[in-house]
Amino acid sequence: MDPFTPVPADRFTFGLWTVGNVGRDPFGEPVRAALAPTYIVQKLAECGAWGVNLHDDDLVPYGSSAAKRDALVADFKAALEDHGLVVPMATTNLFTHPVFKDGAFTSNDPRVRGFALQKTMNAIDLGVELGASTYVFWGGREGAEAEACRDPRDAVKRMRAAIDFLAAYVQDQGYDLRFALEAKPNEPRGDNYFPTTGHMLHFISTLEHEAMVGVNPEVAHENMAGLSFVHGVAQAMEAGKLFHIDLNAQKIGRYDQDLRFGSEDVKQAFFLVRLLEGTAGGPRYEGPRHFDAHAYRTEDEDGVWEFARGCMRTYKLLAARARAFDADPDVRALLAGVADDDLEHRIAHYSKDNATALRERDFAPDTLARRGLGYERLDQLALEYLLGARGA
Ligand code: GLT
Ligand code: MN
Ligand code: MN
Repeated sequence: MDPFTPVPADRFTFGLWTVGNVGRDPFGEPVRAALAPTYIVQKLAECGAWGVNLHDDDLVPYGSSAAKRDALVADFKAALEDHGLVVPMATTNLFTHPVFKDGAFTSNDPRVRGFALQKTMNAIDLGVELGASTYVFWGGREGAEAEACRDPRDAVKRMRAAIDFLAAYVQDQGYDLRFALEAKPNEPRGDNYFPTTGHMLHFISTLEHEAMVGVNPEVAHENMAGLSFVHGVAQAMEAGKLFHIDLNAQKIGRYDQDLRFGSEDVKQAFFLVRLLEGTAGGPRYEGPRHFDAHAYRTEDEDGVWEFARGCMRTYKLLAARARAFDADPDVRALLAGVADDDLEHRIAHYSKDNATALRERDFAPDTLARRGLGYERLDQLALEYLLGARGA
């Protein structure tokens, strides 16, 4: 078999809303027919995916009766069973219904906040029933256009109260579920609260049940803010907080494009996969490789599955390139650095001895400053691998 063909062991996942995207945009109507969730399960399995994720409303349309809900859930479970797919992540749609036009958990109206909690508790129950172990929170409507409408500090406090409430609910129910918070700088609101993964990481440190809450960074969202996605993800990993990830592609400075993974900024995608796979050392990310993206609006259904296979295949191609790059003796030599165990020890922790030793040492900064670091060569080597000139 072609080594780049996706298989379940790769742990690739898609949301029902991703391959199910019908191509509606702010200027135009759908271009594709809606696909039944059970059919999506079958097709994703055929494409080699491992799992499927969902919002409550993706599976059980808002307003369905209890009997309808149970029938839809039973059919979906049967499809998962038949095709061997799992549901690792679930989330709540807190953005489509007009009641959320000025926010859900951060709304000024306590009735809207109460309804958002009610909807989320029901959606958590659904997710857990389907086997989810990660629960994503994307605050699509948590933001403002008229800045005067609320004190942004109150938005933070209300979001904290909501996450604390729901974490306590999960514990009270005895669910084995972790939360992953997803940041976005703007869209659909003029300015969203918690605009980046960094803002989320700090917010998490203020929560009552901090240990069960991490982040779900998305390529497109961090790019929209003009930030290095790789650095944001690395900081989350280092903090033990990368609970989930939304892979896609995005041109900088645009609306949230949610393009096929790797289709823009392939160099950043290469360094992202290198980081997640741990080919340069350091722990590997072991969670699902989730694609939060959709096919171009030009596509019919065949194009949708071409898109899905493309996301997964590109990830595997980049992982192979990253492994080869990090195994290359020239790359290793350039990264070898300076070994000075005594100095490493002295600069790692303050002590009077270490401070004195550092004061007394002549670091010869002018000599150090003259060293070339070889990064032109290093970066070119990365491109040689990416472009297939080396290690093919
Ligand atoms: C929506 C959004 C995504 C979020 C999804 C989860 S829904 O498609 O654009 O970034 O991850 O709520
Ligand atoms: Mn996302
Ligand atoms: Mn997005």
